Amino acid sequence: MRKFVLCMCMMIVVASSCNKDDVITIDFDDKYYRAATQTSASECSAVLEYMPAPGQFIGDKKTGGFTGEELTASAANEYAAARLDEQKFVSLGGFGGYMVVAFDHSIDNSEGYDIAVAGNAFEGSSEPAVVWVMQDKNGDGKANDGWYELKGSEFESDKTLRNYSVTYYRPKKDCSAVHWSDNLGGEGTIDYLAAYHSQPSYYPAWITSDSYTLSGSCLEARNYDTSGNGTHWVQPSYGWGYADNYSAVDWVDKVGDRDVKANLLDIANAIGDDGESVELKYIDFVKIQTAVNAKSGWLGELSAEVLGVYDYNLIIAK
Ligand SMILES: [Ca+2]
Ligand SMILES: [Ca+2]
Ligand SMILES: [Ca+2]
Repeated sequence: MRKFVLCMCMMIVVASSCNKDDVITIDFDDKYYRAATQTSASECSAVLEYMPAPGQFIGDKKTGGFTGEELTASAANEYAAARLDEQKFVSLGGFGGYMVVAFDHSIDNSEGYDIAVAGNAFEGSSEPAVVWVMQDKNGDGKANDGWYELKGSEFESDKTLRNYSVTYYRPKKDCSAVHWSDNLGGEGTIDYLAAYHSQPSYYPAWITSDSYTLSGSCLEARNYDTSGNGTHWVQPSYGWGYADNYSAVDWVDKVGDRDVKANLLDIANAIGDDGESVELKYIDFVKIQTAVNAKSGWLGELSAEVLGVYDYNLIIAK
């Protein structure tokens, strides 16, 4: 129906082109809208970019599922896509690490939730990621059109930092911590956890530069050691609006009839650079990005995991 309306509009534009007063403008937002069809997949169709921060699962051939052949950006994207196909986790590493996915149709901003992001959160283990959305405004299939953050429960908090940046430095020797510095004068390390993840480096193998910077929104770290001796770390949940977050509001054990544990997100929460609400009828790309800069002793850095990204509307409709 949408396509039909668009065709009619275009015909009217052509038909009325001789009369300047009658020109009908087509909503720019609708120009490259791709309506879902019967054959559209609810799962994301491609990983356009996998850019994790350093972390204990990056390069890990056991639990992380890397082969050691992820030596280019495209090989890294293929790794992430294959993991999602198998519904296995893809780690985003520490703060700022992200993944960008595409769909074979546009995701409508319908009433209520629109997107489901599967994670591995559980009680006491939330590693929140901010979810961003983008419309393919120029219709080239690339995520080069401007991101909108989906605001969550911490958006109004004065502990939340927007435009926070962390630069990670390649370790000079194997089996050592990854140092970082941030844009507020802070510094620290992603620790090397020899007992659990013994790959030589937690720095992504396909990144050729000796440092790289990741930027995004950073939430207050709330993890703490409840034992007093460093043995029992708790990573509490946040209110709502984040991925890999054991939220009382939007974390579900099932998405439709599927056994998928996920957070549900609403495109209506999209905001622009200065925090104002942005009304989007649909989106084409989703970015999920680790949103805390913290570590929990022997558990290591907090790093969001993603096991799948879905068009929620499509699952519910079927
Ligand atoms: Ca919605
Ligand atoms: Ca997790
Ligand atoms: Ca584009």
